[in-house]
Amino acid sequence: MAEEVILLDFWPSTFGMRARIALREKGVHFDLREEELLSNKSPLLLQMNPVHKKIPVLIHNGKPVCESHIIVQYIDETWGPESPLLPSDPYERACARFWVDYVDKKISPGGRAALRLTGEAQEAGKKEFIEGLKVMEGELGDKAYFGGDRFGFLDVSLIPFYSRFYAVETLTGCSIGEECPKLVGWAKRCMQRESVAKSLPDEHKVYDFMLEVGDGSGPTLTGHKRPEFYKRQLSPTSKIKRFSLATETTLGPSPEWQSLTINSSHHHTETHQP
Ligand SMILES: N[C@@H](CCC(=O)N[C@@H](CS)C(=O)NCC(=O)O)C(=O)O
Repeated sequence: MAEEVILLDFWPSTFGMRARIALREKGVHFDLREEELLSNKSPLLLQMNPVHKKIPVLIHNGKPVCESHIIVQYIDETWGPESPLLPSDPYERACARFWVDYVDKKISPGGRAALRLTGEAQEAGKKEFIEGLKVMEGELGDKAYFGGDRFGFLDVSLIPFYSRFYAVETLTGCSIGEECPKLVGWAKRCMQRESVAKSLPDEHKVYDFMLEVGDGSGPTLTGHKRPEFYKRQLSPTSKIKRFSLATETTLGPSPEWQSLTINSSHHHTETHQP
């Protein structure tokens, strides 16, 4: 019987990117279903992740797996044993998991605050993001990838944040390349992999999206729209429709939100070969 692999996803999500990269690393054929996360979660998402109601969700032959790091580990254990993402040594595996947990607790919230908040809270977010990246740079050392010569679990978990560097730099006025040159070198190395290049969205598109919407990670998005958002310029390539100031105080999804998510949605099946 043919396997059925579905990924419920949302294009700017760093968590979704992890699952995409891992599936592509393993050459798994999957059906990518883009959720209208901000306005209209699908019944399938609510059914498959009733606890958190969040993407990503991997549905393998009808059975859901939730939480990005758990999904990546499931993918690793299920497909392509000849090209493992996690180290075989239990201690090294524990270390890799520790660092992924650090990414989730420090880098992810720091980046989110830098992109979504203003003033001192934004500054604190930027500081946390960059401090976290510097710690990761120290952990990388002179290695090609975090696990050594092989692209692995920690690389999969951290590289999605590279798609936000441009937005963080532009919105907060910093240079991550100057702060963390080796880490940026590592990111460029990762981007040479087809699995990564195909899974990370264009950084300008991410910037435009963050400017208008935030990162899709919480129900506070509509409530937290900031006047400054509307004064900033979209990049020339932006296809994202601007919101009116009236949207700022709207607590539920407006027609604009819906059209935005519809514009950005897609649904395709891919047949990637490793
Ligand atoms: N810890 C989760 C986080 C997933 C998450 O925050 N997903 C966001 C998109 S980035 C989401 O689905 N948000 C919808 C909501 O909060 O209602 C993971 O690692 O998968």
